[in-house]
Amino acid sequence: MELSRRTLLKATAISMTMAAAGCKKKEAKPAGTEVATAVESTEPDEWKSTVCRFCGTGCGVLVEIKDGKVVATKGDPDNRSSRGLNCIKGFYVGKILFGKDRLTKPLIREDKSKKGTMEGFREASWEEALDLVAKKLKENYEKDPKSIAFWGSGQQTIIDGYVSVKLWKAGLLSNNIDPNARLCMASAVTGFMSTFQSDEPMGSYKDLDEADVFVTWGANMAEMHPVLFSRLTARKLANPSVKLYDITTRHSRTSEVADSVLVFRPQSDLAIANAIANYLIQNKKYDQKFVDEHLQFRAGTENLGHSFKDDYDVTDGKDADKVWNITFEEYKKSVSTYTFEKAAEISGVPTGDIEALAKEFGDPEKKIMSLWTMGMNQHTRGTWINNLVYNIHLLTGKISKPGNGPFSLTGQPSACGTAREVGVFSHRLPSDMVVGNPEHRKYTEMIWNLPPGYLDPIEKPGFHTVKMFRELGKGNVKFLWSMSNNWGQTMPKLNRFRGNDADGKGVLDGFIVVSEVYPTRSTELADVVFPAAMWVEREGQFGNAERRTSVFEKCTEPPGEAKWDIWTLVQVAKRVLDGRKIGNKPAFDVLFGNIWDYDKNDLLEDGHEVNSRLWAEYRSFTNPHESENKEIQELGKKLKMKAKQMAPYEEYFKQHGICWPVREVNGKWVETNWRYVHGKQEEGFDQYGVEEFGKVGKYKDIDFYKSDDHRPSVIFRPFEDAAEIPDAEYPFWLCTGRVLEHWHSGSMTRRVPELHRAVPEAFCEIHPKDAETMGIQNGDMVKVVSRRGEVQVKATTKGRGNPPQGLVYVPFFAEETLINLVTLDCYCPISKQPDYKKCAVKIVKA
Ligand SMILES: Nc1nc2c(c(=O)[nH]1)N[C@H]1C(S)=C(S)[C@@H](COP(=O)(O)OP(=O)(O)OC[C@H]3O[C@@H](n4cnc5c(=O)[nH]c(N)nc54)[C@H](O)[C@@H]3O)O[C@H]1N2
Ligand SMILES: Nc1nc2c(c(=O)[nH]1)N[C@H]1C(S)=C(S)[C@@H](COP(=O)(O)OP(=O)(O)OC[C@H]3O[C@@H](n4cnc5c(=O)[nH]c(N)nc54)[C@H](O)[C@@H]3O)O[C@H]1N2
Ligand code: SF4
Ligand SMILES: [Mo]
Repeated sequence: MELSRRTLLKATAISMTMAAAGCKKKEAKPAGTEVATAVESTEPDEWKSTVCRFCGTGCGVLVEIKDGKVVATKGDPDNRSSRGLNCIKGFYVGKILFGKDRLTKPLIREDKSKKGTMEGFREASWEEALDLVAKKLKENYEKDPKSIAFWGSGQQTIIDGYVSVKLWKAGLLSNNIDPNARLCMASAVTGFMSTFQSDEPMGSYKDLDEADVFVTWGANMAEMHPVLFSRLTARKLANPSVKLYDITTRHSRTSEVADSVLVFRPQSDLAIANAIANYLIQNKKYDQKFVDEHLQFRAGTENLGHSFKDDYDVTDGKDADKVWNITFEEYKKSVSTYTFEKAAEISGVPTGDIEALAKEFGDPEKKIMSLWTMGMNQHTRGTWINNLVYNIHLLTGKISKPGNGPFSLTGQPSACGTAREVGVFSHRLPSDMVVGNPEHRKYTEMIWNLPPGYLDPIEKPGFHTVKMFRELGKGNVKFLWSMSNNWGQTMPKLNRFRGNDADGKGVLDGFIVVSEVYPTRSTELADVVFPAAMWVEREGQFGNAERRTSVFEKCTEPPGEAKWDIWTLVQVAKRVLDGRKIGNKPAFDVLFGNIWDYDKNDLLEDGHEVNSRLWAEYRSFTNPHESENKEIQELGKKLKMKAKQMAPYEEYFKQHGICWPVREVNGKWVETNWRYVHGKQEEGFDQYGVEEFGKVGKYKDIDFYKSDDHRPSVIFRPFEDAAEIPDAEYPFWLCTGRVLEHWHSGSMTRRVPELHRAVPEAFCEIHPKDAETMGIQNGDMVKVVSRRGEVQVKATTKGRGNPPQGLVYVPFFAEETLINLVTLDCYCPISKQPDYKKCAVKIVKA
């Protein structure tokens, strides 16, 4: 029974990759690493419930264990996000533990001249490495608090992220902490905050089973969110009238399933979205009642310019994020210039195609779900395009109801849970709070047992990610600690700090600490490498795109001396905070005393206990009504903290994941699938609005209770062009992204032989006509050159995706093909998220 199920699953998974990959079988080329050697067993000792290590879909994974080793995995039918499904990466996720070159001992760099390679390190004891890191951190911090930085991740667990934030913000009183999610979800966050004053989607994956029309606005879901895409295609197969509109700059695997593909000129999505809103208004196809009862109209700063230079104070100080109220008539007038003809001229999409989509939105009978990922977020007007898509859903009232909703997909497994919810951003505090708000600091101080005003020094945001790495490249960040990311490969405009900038800049003399599981393009730049326990080698929690928090049990021991990141963080905290006091108590005791074993002078040995205690502490942010402290209760109520309510830790194990806000109904902890809309909690609707405001407000059906005056904003945002546009010298757009089989920098997936073999090397997709004009044959080596740098890569005219003429596409998973030497680090002035999706390049035959 077991065996046949596994064989079946395996066959399904393989056919899924073959189908999705259009697999060209090639001999595996070594990626400079040994490959994984997981063995499959037919008789496991036990299985444990976990969640996939990869994407933001957050699929449940059951892990089978034999003799203390992970031997097989399968989909978890009890996880309500994935209902038993896994894609090919989830199928092989167990194997990422077994790469032969796992880091198992701390490394200390002896030879600085060998920075940039994995040579010049020696193995060290933990004691020595921790002492050294703490000494350097303390030294630099005491000289200049602005010279230290921490770069975290949407792949850290929720509690790992929480500890990082607490150490940096409360322990070191530094806001120089930011996550890789800045490269990923920052524009989604500022989009949510500016429109709704509350982060994260209102709907859920259940919308995929109910919508009549799907619109992908810059998301290749077939490869990046395969399990969600299969739910979408299942809906289409069962209901042939259900349509998918794919708005994209390159024909992808997702486009293949679409009924209409709108291939647009990069950045012109701004014009298309405005044209749809204009159509709705001109033709009175919006929902007048919804508009009158629930919305307000706003405009914001325009002509934001582009952040080529390090003039952060100029871009940050230009009030880029400023908005003000306008009337509906004023909005109507502003948007009126965006006719279909104008949008077609800017975007290159035929008017008829835009009109067909606009009509779908204008049809009151149709339920529409919009989905997007990096196409909209990695955009120098990323906040704006998020606002514009909300505008369309708000004007038509197609929001917060089953099958109707704008849905911002997250990339990483815990971009929501960790980076956003516990606030690993330079401007944030846990649970949607920000450092710039005195009441938010006060609330945090109360929960962290800090004296009033203790957090006041962190009132201003610290370095956002791009600034952090630009300053690193200039030698102004003198201490950097990174965890669960690979910035040496994934940051844009890498030569700013890889030491080979065209203008001779790009120094790397800061002290660099990298917590990693494998040697990478970042560990090669490090002074100290901490070996980390990964995924199920410790217990953890991820928060996915539909606000589902899922936990994973510890299944196996980490190899060698690799350690749980929290252990490392707390060991460093113990050393750095030594001798410091908060009030009259030792600072370490105030901040981390509850997880410290004073007899053994070490972190509590029981990882579940550590997680439980920290979860309870984090949860007290969202559950002020349970506090015994009256002040916390009152301020928490005022700040509407219950809007993000979490459940007790053990519930997540019992239920295999729960979507917040979680409400207690008759002694049961029940999730919310549609926020803001009233209805039975047991059916997934939100009770909070009714409970807190229902009797006083006029909104009976739906209450956007976090928005200013309970009214989200329709914000007018114009079209403004990309930072860099192709010209005679650099005639092509470069778009970068991913492939189904690999995860980001490939450090994990390239160590799984099956995934590595499927896509062994990077490629540059070129339109056959462009290739012909340049005399380039399929398979030739070409150079992709920008004003910033170049890479050599194999050209393909028969790839999985088909770019239009004038655009080339290169994935970033291959460490030997550093496409980020070529990309641009201009960012959205509001979100500070860089745009990896467009810059100008030339293609030269190598
Ligand atoms: N297999 C796999 N899955 C993953 C990941 C992975 O590494 N591998 N990573 C995860 C993570 S962290 C992320 S962030 C997601 C990324 O998921 P996606 O965003 O779906 O994937 P990408 O390949 O980054 O981006 C491709 C999309 O960008 C769009 N695009 C390009 N330029 C523009 C533009 O100007 N405007 C708009 N609107 N769209 C544009 C293209 O049309 C295309 O649909 O994937 C997640 N899932
Ligand atoms: N050109 C281009 N570049 C991009 C993008 C793009 O579209 N185009 N997309 C951007 C986006 S959206 C994202 S999200 C980023 C992702 O960029 P990164 O997060 O920098 O890249 P990853 O490869 O995911 O790095 C995660 C690392 O964590 C390690 N790791 C795994 N588990 C653990 C653990 O438990 N502890 C520790 N300490 N380490 C662990 C893995 O080995 C891996 O090397 O890339 C960005 N870069
Ligand atoms: S869809 Fe994402 S979360 Fe689900 S199995 Fe695949 S990679 Fe893992
Ligand atoms: Mo991402």
